[in-house]
Amino acid sequence: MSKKFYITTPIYYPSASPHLGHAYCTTMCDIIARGKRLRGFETFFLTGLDEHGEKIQKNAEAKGISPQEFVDEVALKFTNLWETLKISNDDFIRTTEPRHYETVQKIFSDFVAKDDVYLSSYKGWYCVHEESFWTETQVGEEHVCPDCGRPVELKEEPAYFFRCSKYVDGLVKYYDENPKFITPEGRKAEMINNFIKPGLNDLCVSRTTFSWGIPVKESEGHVVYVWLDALTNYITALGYGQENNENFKKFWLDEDCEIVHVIGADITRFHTIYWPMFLKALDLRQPSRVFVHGLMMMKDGKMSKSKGNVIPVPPLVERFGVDAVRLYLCREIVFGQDGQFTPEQFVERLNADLANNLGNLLNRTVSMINKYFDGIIPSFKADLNDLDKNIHELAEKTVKSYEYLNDELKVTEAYASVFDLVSAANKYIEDSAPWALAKDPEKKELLESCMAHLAAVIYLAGTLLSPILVTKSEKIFDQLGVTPELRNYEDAQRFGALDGLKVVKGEQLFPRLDATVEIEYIKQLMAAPKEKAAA
Ligand code: ME8
Repeated sequence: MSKKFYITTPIYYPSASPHLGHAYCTTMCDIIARGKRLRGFETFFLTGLDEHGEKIQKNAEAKGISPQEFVDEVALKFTNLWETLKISNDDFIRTTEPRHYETVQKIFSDFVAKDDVYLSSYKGWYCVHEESFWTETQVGEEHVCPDCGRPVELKEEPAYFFRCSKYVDGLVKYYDENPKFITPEGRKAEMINNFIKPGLNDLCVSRTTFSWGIPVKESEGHVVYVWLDALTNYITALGYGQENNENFKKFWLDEDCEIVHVIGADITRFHTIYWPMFLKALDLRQPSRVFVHGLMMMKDGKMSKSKGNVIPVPPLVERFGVDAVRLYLCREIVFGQDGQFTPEQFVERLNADLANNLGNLLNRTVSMINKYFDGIIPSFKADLNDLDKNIHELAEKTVKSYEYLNDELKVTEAYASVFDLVSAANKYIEDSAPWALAKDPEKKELLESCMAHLAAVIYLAGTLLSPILVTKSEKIFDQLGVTPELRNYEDAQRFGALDGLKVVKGEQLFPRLDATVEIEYIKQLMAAPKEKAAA
């Protein structure tokens, strides 16, 4: 299996502040990246901002500042949010940086020289919001954007085009030969039926009607159209076309590196049709996968500022902790499917997984080891009965399914399997009845074995959950007395690794939330932006 891994989020438009939808995508990528690092993969995790385009220019004008000042301000909000959520990205690319800017100009010139890009003129229906041209059929009689439903305007301008016709057959062949390239699979049929079969027009790759973009060197007045600018971030950030291109060699050129782009459904077309064509034209390998995640919805539809139904993330993190918010996002919204945020489910999920399941297991185990063995974890000897054997086998099986499911990007399922192990360990306590074993001196070995198994399972579960529980897993280890050199993936799988260590009863890590109070608190948070808008 490949031991190198490159994962990217979309580069977001800094046209407004980030919300829970952006936080969702970035957090899931972070959980995946941390999971790979835990298992010893050399990992590169990229996120960043897509800072050019007409929308940003207009927003800046409306505020009376320069586009650069505007994006600098919003960029801070994104980087602050990533810090709050403890996102472990290795780089943060902004498309206004010279390393990106200059490389895009080189790529554009290369395309012109090879005749993959040619000058012509464009007439079509244009949506300012989506920054996309549409055909007559796509905008329909009402002349609205098929993506966002806003009115479109008829525009004609000189423009450069990318020769899609030259690459489309190769693309379909690539899909066929790489069935996992687009995941979930249903998205592939959508691309073929909606865009490729009806006939793919050459893609417009320059604009003359606004100036906030990367200038085309070949022709004054043209700037590079946002999607050619934006998509190439995935290679410019690694050093493509630049002097320092070590990361590019390691994480792109090396065929052994698995490359995963995680995106929302709204931008599938660009990542699965145009991006592979640009790469082919550059004579570069394709990404291994484009994974399309679902949308975070609210009861009244998609989260959006204008509807006033966005959840501000920082107060949520402040109240419930970063681990809790990350856990909710990963567990409650199945990766690859749409999900709906409700305050009720948020609180219920935290209580079920953390207070009732994991927290309960930890508290009971640490208390029992204190009570029966003066806090010293008894040595693991063997599985003494079927109960021991079953929980031990389940622990081993969980590691296998965790790895397999994570590699398949079934991330929600991967973590569900760990919580299943935690539930099984709680049941193992009930079935083994250590309180009864403690009363009979002849059953001492069984009692020792029970505690050794419990400590081993919590140590393993805490390790497997560490990509989500970025602060609490360490606190779990503190309570189990796990020494720093034992805090790694290999030792965590070894029953007996904790023999003789001393547990430390600490603060309650996952207190039960009062549902009525907390649901009310979240509802107030959700109402706040609406009230502000009304004021
Ligand atoms: O499209 N639920 O940027 P963008 C889940 N700059 N995810 C959501 C979401 C929601 N409610 N809202 C947004 C762009 N997202 C381009 C990308 S990439 C080369 C260029 C996430 O700011 C989701 O991943 O509109 C979606 O694809 C992305 O934000 C779009 O961000």
